[in-house]
Parts: sequence; structure tokens; C-alpha cells
Amino acid sequence: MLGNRRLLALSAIAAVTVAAQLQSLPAAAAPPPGGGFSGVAGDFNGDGRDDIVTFTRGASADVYVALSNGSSFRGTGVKWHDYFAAGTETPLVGDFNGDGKDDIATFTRGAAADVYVALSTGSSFRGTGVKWHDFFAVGSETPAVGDFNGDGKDDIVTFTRGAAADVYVALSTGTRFVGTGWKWHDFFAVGAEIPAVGDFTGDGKDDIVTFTRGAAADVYVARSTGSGFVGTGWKWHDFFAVGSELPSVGDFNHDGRDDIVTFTRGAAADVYVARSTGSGFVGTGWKWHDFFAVGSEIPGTGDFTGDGRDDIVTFTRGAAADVYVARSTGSGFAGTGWKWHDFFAVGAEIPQPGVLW
Ligand SMILES: [Ca+2]
Ligand SMILES: [Ca+2]
Ligand SMILES: [Ca+2]
Ligand SMILES: [Ca+2]
Repeated sequence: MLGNRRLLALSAIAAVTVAAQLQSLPAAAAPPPGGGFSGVAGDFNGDGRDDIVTFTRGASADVYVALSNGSSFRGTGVKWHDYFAAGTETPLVGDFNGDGKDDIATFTRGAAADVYVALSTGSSFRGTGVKWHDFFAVGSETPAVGDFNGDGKDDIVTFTRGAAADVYVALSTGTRFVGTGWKWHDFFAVGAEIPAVGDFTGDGKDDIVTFTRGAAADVYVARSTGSGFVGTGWKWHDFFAVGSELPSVGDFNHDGRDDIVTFTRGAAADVYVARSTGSGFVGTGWKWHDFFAVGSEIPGTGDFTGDGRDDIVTFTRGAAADVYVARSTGSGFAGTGWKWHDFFAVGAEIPQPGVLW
């Protein structure tokens, strides 16, 4: 933790040369404090099935993709970019130019607060050093991705969290993100709460959610109007994602409204879902899987089978680097020990989708 704080402080000094900084970084360090990945999956070749990507970060900054064929992820060592998301940058996934193929973005954060995008060609990510915004997600803010104005092009959001709890958005034009200091909410995701993005109302514009976790385990939503997030203190669930569980988002029953999921991990490895009604999340203690994302594995969500219902994935990482999927039936996740890849997201690489905090 101390090491990470030191690295973050270093990254905040713009004068530090990239080369010197990279040499001081361990390959694939943990995300800096205040960062976070809410776990959005991408369909990189546009065939309707979500795929997986992993970022080595560090000095090599390689990006590998394995494509879903509906029953497994294919491809080992297929490099889609050879220098993206260096050091401890925060890489995320979204379709930023709206062509139906998901792309990648990386946020340097710190004092530079640059945002770079590489667009998917369907078989690689194109572009090195293409800056789409030069001041977004400053310091230790938490960036995320969603289509907040519903124009088919994914936009970016950043949460300051802490006491200010401000939320800023920059909209995609298809070639860059516009808007600096456009505050879409001034009190959301307070302190160390965990924010995420999803279309909870089902109107085509992505909304925001925040999980207090801990003993309260409250869940709040603010709805996008296309130019702001409205609603303060709209509690959509009062007991979900307890303690240090990892929450995420997906449309698990394919009704057009995003639902919420929480992974207990550890030895219990339970998975609970509460489904959106459009104005609240219903269901307490609805266990959709009783042994998934064990120990400290990295879980995520996506429609890997392409049937419109979001499924769940888990990455063991480390030396085994196994990837398991359980498929949504609309009322549960089916499959235990369905290995979809046996060597992906090795060591401490950052896979997406993957919820890391
Ligand atoms: Ca695909
Ligand atoms: Ca795209
Ligand atoms: Ca948009
Ligand atoms: Ca739903």
C-alpha cells in the first residue's frame, strides 16, 4: 500500500520522465489507491459475443485479447497492442466511435490526467499516443465508461469520491472526448464507496450506481437525463454488497434494464443478484451461484454466449491463469468449473471485464 502511494505521488510529478518512472515500476503493479475497475466487458470483433482482454501494464504494456466463440475464449498470446496502459495506468473498455466494435481507453490519472484511446479494427487495437482528452480523472479519481447521452458512442465519467463526491462527464464525438469540468452530479459515491455504470432505467442512457458496502450495504442510483445525473439519496436497495464484497452490473435477465450482482469471494464464493424494476433493485438473498470467484479471484460480467443475458466470468490469475464462465439462465448462473481459457491474465495482469478495488 505504501509502495502504491509512493508510485502515485511519483506519477503526480509531471516532470518525472516516463522512462525513469517505468523503470521504477514493478511489472503489473496493483491499481493505485482510489482507482478501481467496475468490470465492463467488450465485444472487440463485433460478433455479438463479449470477449476478454488483459493488460500487462508496467514497462511492456502489452494487450492481449481472446475472442469468445460462445463456449470458450479462443487465442493464446494474441497481442492486439504492444504499448498501451503503461505503468499503473487505468485501462477500460468501451465503443468510443460507435462502430459496434469495442475499443480501449487508458487513463494516466495523476497530474497529467491524460486519456488515450486505441480503436478496434476487429483484430487489433489501432493507434499509439492518440490523446482523446488532456485533463480528465485527475489524481486518484476513479474513471468509468458508459453512453450517458444515448448516442451510441461511449463516453467517460470520473468520480472524485471522498468528501467532495463530485461526478464529471466528457462526451465522445467519435474522435475525442469533449468537456472539462462538466459536473453531472455534486454528491455521489461519497468517501470510499464503489461507483459503477449501467442503464438501470432502460431508456438507452447509462446511469450511475454507488455501493456503500460495509454494514449498511446501501445502494443508490442517479439517473441520466442526457446532460446530468439526477437524484440524491435515491436508495434502490438497502442491503446488497455487504462488507467487502465486490459488486458489479449486468442485464442478467435480458429485459433491457441493468441489474446488480455481488460476489462474496473467499471460501463461500456466493453470487447474489438483485434485478432492476426501473425504479429499484428487488431481491435480497437471491443466490444465483454458490461457488464462483473463489478466494481472491477477479470476477466480471458480460454476454459471453451472445444470447442477450449477461453471464459471469472469473480470472484466477497467478501461475494457473485459468478463466471460468457461468452462463445466465435468466434466473441463475449455470455451470461450475466450465473453463473457457487455461492461460489468460497471468500473474497480476489486469483483465477486463474484472472488478478490482
Ligand atoms: Ca465477440
Ligand atoms: Ca469501436
Ligand atoms: Ca455518448
Ligand atoms: Ca435486467
